[in-house]
Amino acid sequence: MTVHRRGWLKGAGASLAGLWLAACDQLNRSKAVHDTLAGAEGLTRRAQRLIVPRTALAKEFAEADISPDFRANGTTRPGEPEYRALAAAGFADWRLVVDGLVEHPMSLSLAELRAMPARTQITRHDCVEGWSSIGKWTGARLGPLLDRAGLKPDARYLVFHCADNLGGDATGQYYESIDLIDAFHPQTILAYDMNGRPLPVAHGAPLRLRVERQLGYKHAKYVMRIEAVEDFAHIGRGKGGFWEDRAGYAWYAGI
Ligand SMILES: Nc1nc2c(c(=O)[nH]1)N[C@H]1C(S)=C(S)[C@@H](COP(=O)(O)O)O[C@H]1N2
Ligand SMILES: [Mo]
Repeated sequence: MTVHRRGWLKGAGASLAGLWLAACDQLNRSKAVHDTLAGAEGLTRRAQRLIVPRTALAKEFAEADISPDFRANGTTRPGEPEYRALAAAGFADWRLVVDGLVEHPMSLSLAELRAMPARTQITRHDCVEGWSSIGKWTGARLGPLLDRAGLKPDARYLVFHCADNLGGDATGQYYESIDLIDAFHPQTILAYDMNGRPLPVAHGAPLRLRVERQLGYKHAKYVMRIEAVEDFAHIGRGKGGFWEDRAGYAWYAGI
């Protein structure tokens, strides 16, 4: 199911893609398939935990390894009027909202984010579609930011709400979620610079998540809001992310 995503997106009016969409919808509705996916995911997660601890660092590379042409994928230019207005003003009026199960809800400007504890890392981005690119990312570390917001005891996940509606319907807003292990991982950053320059629109300007131990689709671009939640069943279609909802991708996409 998962391998047909490109066709699904590209050919959303074409009949073959339509058939695939119908087939996937059917499969997603089937309890047996659902249980199999859930079971496989549990197994993958447990196996991964035995082989590589979740706290291990992702490999970092040298300047010379940086891809001259880092590929852009998914949304590359959000068309939403609110986003276009923010982009037109150079994101001067943009704010990152941090709310949900936090003691101190925040609304942060880019300047404020740039003043927070930061990290620069050169890492390889692996997309589930089978391509990789290496880039240098600089951003605010999520852990210290969450410390400042003060997570309430029942907060278990962070949900990243994005500016782009990729699905084109009521549940089509791109979003992703991670658990607290990844949230506090030292390489998990909210990146505002890429290869030493402000993050380009194609790669998620003005802010995107880097969660280096997981596959590309977890790295939410165009992040507008971070919501701390106890569970994500009430968000989108309930599976914790845009592609998790639509294509049955694993919620934990460890690499
Ligand atoms: N908001 C948003 N975030 C997103 C996507 C998207 O379409 N919209 N695509 C995801 C996928 S599948 C990948 S591989 C990466 C692509 O990031 P890049 O464009 O910097 O290569 O972003 C991820 N985050
Ligand atoms: Mo991807």
